[in-house]
Amino acid sequence: MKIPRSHPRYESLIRRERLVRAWKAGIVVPEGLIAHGRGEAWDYLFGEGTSAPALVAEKAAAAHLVRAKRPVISVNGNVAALAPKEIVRLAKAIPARIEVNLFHRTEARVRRIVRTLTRHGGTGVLGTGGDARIPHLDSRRALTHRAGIYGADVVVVPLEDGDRTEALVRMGKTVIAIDLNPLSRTSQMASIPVVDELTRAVLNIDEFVRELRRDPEEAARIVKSYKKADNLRAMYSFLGWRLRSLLRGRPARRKTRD
Ligand code: PTJ
Repeated sequence: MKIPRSHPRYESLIRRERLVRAWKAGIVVPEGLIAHGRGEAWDYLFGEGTSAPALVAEKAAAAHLVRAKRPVISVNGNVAALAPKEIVRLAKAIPARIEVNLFHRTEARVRRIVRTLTRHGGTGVLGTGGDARIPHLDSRRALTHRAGIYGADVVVVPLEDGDRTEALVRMGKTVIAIDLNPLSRTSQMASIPVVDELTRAVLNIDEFVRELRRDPEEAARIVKSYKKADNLRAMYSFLGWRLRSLLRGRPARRKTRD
């Protein structure tokens, strides 16, 4: 379907269209469409823009990534559909390895997603096969690569399920989640929960990575000063402010960037 640029919900409709197309191409699973709807509902509540606390988490994520020794970005069907170009660009900026890791895993879908990322400029994308298993994880997501997620010190997990986040944290890794639901087990379990829409979050982290690459002292300072509990509290407080403004019948203006 052709969506007119003038449509007030253009960006949101484009994202849906991308997901449906990727579902038809065998990249996204039907469950991914449900997951997207949940994300959209949270995004409405947050005002469809990056909040100030999300920016803080994004900067902390970037600081960890530039200081990491073996950073890896995990990609699933939804992520490959919504932000393949942005993920490849971020991986190059860090630089980080990309590994395709699926909850509803089939080797054919892993191959299709690897091909999509490679078409967008990704190199050495891992995913097919796998030579290691994440301990204490029974789902198909346990199958990973030693050169990828298994051996990583910092892992980015966008649109994740809580089980793997918990298992990766238990392995001693720094886990950066991107999930619009601040109450999800993923957000609760991650070392750095980024509560923002995937594409916006990846673009912001990319920008901060480029900035902090040039300023290692600032990166070290941010790693030290970021406090997950404080950041999540700020997120809830932002949400409360949005809802209170709606109750008073005033549109809640965000003091943030989009
Ligand atoms: O491709 P696969 O097989 O690995 O499966 C991918 C899905 C997404 C189906 C799988 O990981 C899954 O079931 O995830 P969940 O448990 O539904 O969690 C997805 C989380 O991402 C939910 O908390 C959503 O609110 C959130 N979410 C959805 N879309 C976005 C989002 N967060 C940020 N940006 C989005 N665009």
